[in-house]
Amino acid sequence: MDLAIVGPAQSGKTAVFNALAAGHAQHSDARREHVAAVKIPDERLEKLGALVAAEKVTHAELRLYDLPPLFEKGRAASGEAAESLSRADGLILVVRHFRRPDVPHPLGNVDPGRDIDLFQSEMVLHDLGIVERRLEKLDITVRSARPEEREAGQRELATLQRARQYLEDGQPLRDHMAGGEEARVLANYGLLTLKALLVLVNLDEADIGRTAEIESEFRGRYGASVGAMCARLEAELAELEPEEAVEFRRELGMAEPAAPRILKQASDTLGLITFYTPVGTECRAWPVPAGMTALEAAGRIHTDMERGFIRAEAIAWKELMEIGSFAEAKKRGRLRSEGKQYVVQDGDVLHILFHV
Ligand SMILES: Nc1nc2c(ncn2[C@@H]2O[C@H](COP(=O)(O)OP(=O)(O)OP(=O)(O)O)[C@@H](O)[C@H]2O)c(=O)[nH]1
Ligand SMILES: [Mg+2]
Repeated sequence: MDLAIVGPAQSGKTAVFNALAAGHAQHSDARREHVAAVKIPDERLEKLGALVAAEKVTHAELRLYDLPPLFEKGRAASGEAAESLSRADGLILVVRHFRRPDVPHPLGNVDPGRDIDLFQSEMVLHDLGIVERRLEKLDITVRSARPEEREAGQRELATLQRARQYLEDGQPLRDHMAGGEEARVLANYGLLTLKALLVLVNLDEADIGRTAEIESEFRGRYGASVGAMCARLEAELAELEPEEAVEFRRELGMAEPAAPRILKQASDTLGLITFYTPVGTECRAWPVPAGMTALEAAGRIHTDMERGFIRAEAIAWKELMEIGSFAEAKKRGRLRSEGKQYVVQDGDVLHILFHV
């Protein structure tokens, strides 16, 4: 799953990236886009790995992208950044709460609430542009389509018209059209307001003691998906030796490192479920959006698996742990045989059968 860190200029996006990605594999590509793979801790995976005596246990990863400021020249993003943005499953919107007179705010004064509202409207306008362009093209296609193709086109038209209505009313699509058939129709358009969103309030050093208070103040206004941390300080502490960092945190009166908490919040807003694949010597966790079918899940693992999908053998993690082994589960007839349209459940252990 991909998370793009977005926000207005100089809000601390790179500081947030550094705080969250510290200690994880990172790289910057030629276009200086930062990317990091961040492992999600997972107790079920550890236990499953032990049960099947896996030589290698591979944790689910979130890929974090540190993007340049969006909506600067009338476009959301360009080039590589536009691709990462469009592909992202979720967004972390960083807004500035820190004061720092030496870092001028592009709009003159610090007002995180205003910045959240502005950015949300930019995203709505961006999506409205996409939907309207698509509607124009589709309208022509549907009219000249053969009868058997017309129906699918008309379904898409209806979905897009509904999306346009929400966007014209200034409403993000995630509140109305996330999940289900409609979301599937809209999936490939890179619509920003359909993506999961975590608002991250980037605190001033002086306000660290009020983190929980500020977080709940913003939750009152913007809903549950809000986190707060002082990104610059967290990033600096993450660079220190662990003992040194503990000492500093104590002196500054700071609680635990914020990164794991924020990452957990981010993966929660993504609405992720996890399935597991113990294959050969490797046991692996796969985070996917709730509602994904076995066929789509197979595609996450390998395109060959999707193309050559036959069926999936499935068992719930808990049940497998109770039974004690795959062989025993099979003997007792507890391995379910599931087809392409099976909706993968959180904790499913899957064995995909396929041929190419
Ligand atoms: N005091 C304080 N300063 C911060 C914090 N986060 C970022 N800054 C400062 O704000 C400036 C911008 O931070 P960046 O992380 O580069 O912001 P950005 O959003 O990545 O900036 P662009 O990519 O240029 O849009 C830098 O001078 C940071 O040191 C913070 O939590 N507290
Ligand atoms: Mg930056």
